[in-house]
Amino acid sequence: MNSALNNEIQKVAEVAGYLWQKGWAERNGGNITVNITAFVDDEMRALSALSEPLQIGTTLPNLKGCYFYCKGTGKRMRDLARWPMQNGSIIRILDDCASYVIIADEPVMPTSELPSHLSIHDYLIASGSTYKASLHTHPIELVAMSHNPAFLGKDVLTRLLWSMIPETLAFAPLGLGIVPYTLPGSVDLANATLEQIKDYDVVLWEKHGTVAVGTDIMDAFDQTDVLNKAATIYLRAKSMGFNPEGMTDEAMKEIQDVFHLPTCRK
Ligand code: 2HA
Ligand code: ZN
Repeated sequence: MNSALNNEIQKVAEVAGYLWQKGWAERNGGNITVNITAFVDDEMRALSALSEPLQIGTTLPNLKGCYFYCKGTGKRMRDLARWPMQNGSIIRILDDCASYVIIADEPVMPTSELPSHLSIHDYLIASGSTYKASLHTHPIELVAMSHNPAFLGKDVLTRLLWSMIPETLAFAPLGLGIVPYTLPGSVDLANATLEQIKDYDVVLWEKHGTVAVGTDIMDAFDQTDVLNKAATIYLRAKSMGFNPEGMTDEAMKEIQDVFHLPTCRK
């Protein structure tokens, strides 16, 4: 493996360790995919398939010939942190844009949330985005907050989280999209996530977890971490017995203006 690709995989391993340490990755919870097409060399392109063609479950026209590193289904983040190539695999999307083969290192089946992840990558490519990584994880405080229907209205949680600490607004300026509860691993979940990821860098799946996109896996992790930090501050204040006041609308507007924060991606 060339050093540029190895560097991307090492970032995945580092993030997998953080997910485990934070308690966001019980058992096989969460998954990671990275579009590594730009890092694939001729040697890797020449690798023969380790699997039969496998169906994605949907057709994604922009992924023809793309390569992805994917966490393996049923694999643990804490193991991936130490052995990324035994707990994940590299796949090549076939010319029909509806199937793929595993090419390295071992025939580890990719993540159960592959339809969601690949639909997102397809959209990112189509929209000319520089984003290459997608992260699904189970951040405790954000998932806890998603059990209150009052938080699930459009941008309700976004505004509450932004108001907890200035950094949240600065580093998660697009806020948090919401997807109502949908069966894990389903194409319906993939479609609902895709609609939200057009407007938000991080999406909260009700009573389940988050999906984040970023330029690399570290970026996707940071976005999730910043939002979950705000959720933790909210819950700590509540557990001390009071409702946190939150920054005022004027204070938040000032930050948006002074730091020229983006209101949409690109
Ligand atoms: O990969 O978290 O949603 C395990 C999951 C599925
Ligand atoms: Zn999950």
